[in-house]
Amino acid sequence: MLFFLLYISFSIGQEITLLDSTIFSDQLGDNLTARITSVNENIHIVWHTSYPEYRLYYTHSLDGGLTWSEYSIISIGSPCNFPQILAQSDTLHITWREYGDYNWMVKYIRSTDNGFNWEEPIQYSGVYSLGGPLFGSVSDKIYLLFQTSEFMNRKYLVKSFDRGSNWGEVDTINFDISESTTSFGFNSMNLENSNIHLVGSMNSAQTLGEGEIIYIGSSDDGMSFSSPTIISPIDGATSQKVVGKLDSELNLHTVWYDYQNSPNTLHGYILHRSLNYQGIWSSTHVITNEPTGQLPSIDIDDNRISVIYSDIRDTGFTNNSQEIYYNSSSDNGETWNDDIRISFMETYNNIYPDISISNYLLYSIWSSTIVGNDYQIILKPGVIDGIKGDINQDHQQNIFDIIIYVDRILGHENNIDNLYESWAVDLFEDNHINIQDIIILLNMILNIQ
Ligand SMILES: [Ca+2]
Ligand SMILES: [Ca+2]
Ligand SMILES: [Ca+2]
Repeated sequence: MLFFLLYISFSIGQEITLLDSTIFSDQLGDNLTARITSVNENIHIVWHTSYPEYRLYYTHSLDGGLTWSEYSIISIGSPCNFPQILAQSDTLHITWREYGDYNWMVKYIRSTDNGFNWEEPIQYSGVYSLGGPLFGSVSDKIYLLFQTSEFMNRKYLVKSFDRGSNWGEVDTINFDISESTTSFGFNSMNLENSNIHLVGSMNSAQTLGEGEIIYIGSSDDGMSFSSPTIISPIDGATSQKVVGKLDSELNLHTVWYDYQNSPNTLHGYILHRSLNYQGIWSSTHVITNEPTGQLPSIDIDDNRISVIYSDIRDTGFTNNSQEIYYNSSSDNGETWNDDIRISFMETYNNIYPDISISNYLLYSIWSSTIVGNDYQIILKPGVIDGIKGDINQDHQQNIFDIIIYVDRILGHENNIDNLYESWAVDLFEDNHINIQDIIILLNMILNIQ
């Protein structure tokens, strides 16, 4: 119940208070590819196991991470992996790849009550699904994209305009790529208005034989798509695993890891480029201090771009002991802070990080070999730029906070309602909002002045 383990303060405007970790999976076997999403205080997590049994798990917290539900089993018995989760208010969508009928197929399932109950899954079978299916959404629209091996240039798109109540036919899209292409796939899809933004990677004669990062857009809701634009340095050094996210001004931010100038064959610098709403690409920015990163994930709140990735800088390449690092930019990705380590278990391996941010809280999640050699899911929340006592979340300790404290106490609403309150509001650390907290806050305010 206590969340006050560690307070770490960083210079250069990057301040995260890391809170207590939660270990989600108590099963034997490897728990992998966890994905997380959050809407205000509602946090949702999905992940898969492959041993001793194939399972797809889901859990949620409706109080910002203070308490968590029992695990729901979304799928069991068949190999399943690469889940994605997306929330549209209380409506949740999960898609994943599952083996059945001698083929990998795409499956989709929905909940309209925040994950308490799940509808019958939909499956797109008869396809050999390459990698995982992808979601994109804006307002009530949600699109599902998946890829198969039958034709190099062919992908499939399914659309819903009512949060998944009704889905259209599967549209076949034949992308305009050169004959020399030997691999072509997407890692993320973003929607806004009638625009679709796809980012992924491609191998062709054009990329000097190594994978490079590509962007493909549609401005007519998927009726037609542009040819690929290569956005990573075309230099023979492989660029991989791009992810993209739109900010509130509709600039698309992309990050990937790049072997350019890296002595490590599977790790590199994490690079950033953005496509502004006028269709102009920024220059390329280096996020990391070392060429040791891998598998970035991105989220954006208040136009702060946050990126998380696994990194071997602390232990070296041979030890298979990656840590999880975080970095952020508050100026559209032009400049980045010094990246910081948010994992703390140096003798373990930490992989598949993902991140979601809401209400001043950063939720980072990854798989870690904390129990024997099996991977378990770790959630590590952190408060970004948090200020103690700031109950009204205006980034100051002030009289308004005191008023709200008094209101809550007089109204007998002195319970700690969420994870943010347990850190910022309950200064006396007794799990209630009370007069002792006000006294501490007053002392803090008076000492500052
Ligand atoms: Ca390259
Ligand atoms: Ca305040
Ligand atoms: Ca208290």
